[in-house]
Amino acid sequence: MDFKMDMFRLDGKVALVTGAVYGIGFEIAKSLATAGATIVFNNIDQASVAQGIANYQEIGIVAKGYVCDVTDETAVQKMIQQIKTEVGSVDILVNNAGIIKRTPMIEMDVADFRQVIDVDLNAPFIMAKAVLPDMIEKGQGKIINICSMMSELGRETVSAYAAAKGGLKMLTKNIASEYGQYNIQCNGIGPGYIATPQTAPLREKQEDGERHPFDQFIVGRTPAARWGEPIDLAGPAIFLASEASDFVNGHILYVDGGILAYIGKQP
Ligand code: NAP
Ligand code: GCO
Repeated sequence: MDFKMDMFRLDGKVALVTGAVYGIGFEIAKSLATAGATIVFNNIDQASVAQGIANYQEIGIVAKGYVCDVTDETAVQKMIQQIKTEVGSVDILVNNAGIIKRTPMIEMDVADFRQVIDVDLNAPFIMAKAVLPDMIEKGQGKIINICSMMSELGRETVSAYAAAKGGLKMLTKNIASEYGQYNIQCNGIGPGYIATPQTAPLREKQEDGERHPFDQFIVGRTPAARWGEPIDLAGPAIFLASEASDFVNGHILYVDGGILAYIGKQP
């Protein structure tokens, strides 16, 4: 078989991107739509879903939104059945919905730790479990888990997030191991530091007008010398969602401007 650029196309595919109202999820959904996929997304409440639908409409994408908390297995199973009836069974799942709590570990309530693990690790398991049976039946499917630098690195205040994203990396490899035989690929995208509402507190200008010290720290640690933008994730997402990556499985593609390759500036 010869390689054709059409192998990157997603026409006729149904892509579900969780939590995709704005930020990384929205940009990934936009890119999958550009490649031809039909977009469905969910969020935790009606107001966010309505906002999402309006955001997609504004750029000419007809996306269907569902109110669903990704940590609630009953609600997730119901949503997946509804999508199957109303749009078609899910061909591409992007586990994007995520939260972070930045608290020194010894000050962190166990309830907060559990909540981060629930949204960032248990929910991708719940979501993948819900879509896999149809993917197995069809003999094809793509699952993309949004991991993090914190799948590999630690940092002060993000113990729960790092534990969850490290776990998500291994869940990715395990789904690939367990279901690869059905022509299902499960890969991760590990974004570097991306300018979204989630990282806004790390980029806030100081009272004296100076850049936030964390902002300066990240730019200094990134060979590309800038924060990432959600659009930096578009190409990698299309690749991992498409036939072009059919023999790529259990891989985490870090899109980090080179952070993981870099020891830091020499003095
Ligand atoms: P974001 O702006 O906070 O967006 C995450 C979305 O998920 C929000 O719309 C949020 O809803 C939704 N969500 C949260 N809990 C949910 C639940 N239980 N059920 C359904 N939806 C839920 O985050 P982002 O920066 O775009 O990040 C998206 C993903 O990339 C996350 O997994 C994040 O950890 C990961 N990531 C981000 C960066 C970065 O630098 N920004 C880097 C690496 C990885 P609300 O609007 O109601 O909160
Ligand atoms: C943090 C950040 C993380 C990063 C991201 C890095 O506090 O370390 O907010 O969420 O943005 O996950 O890949």
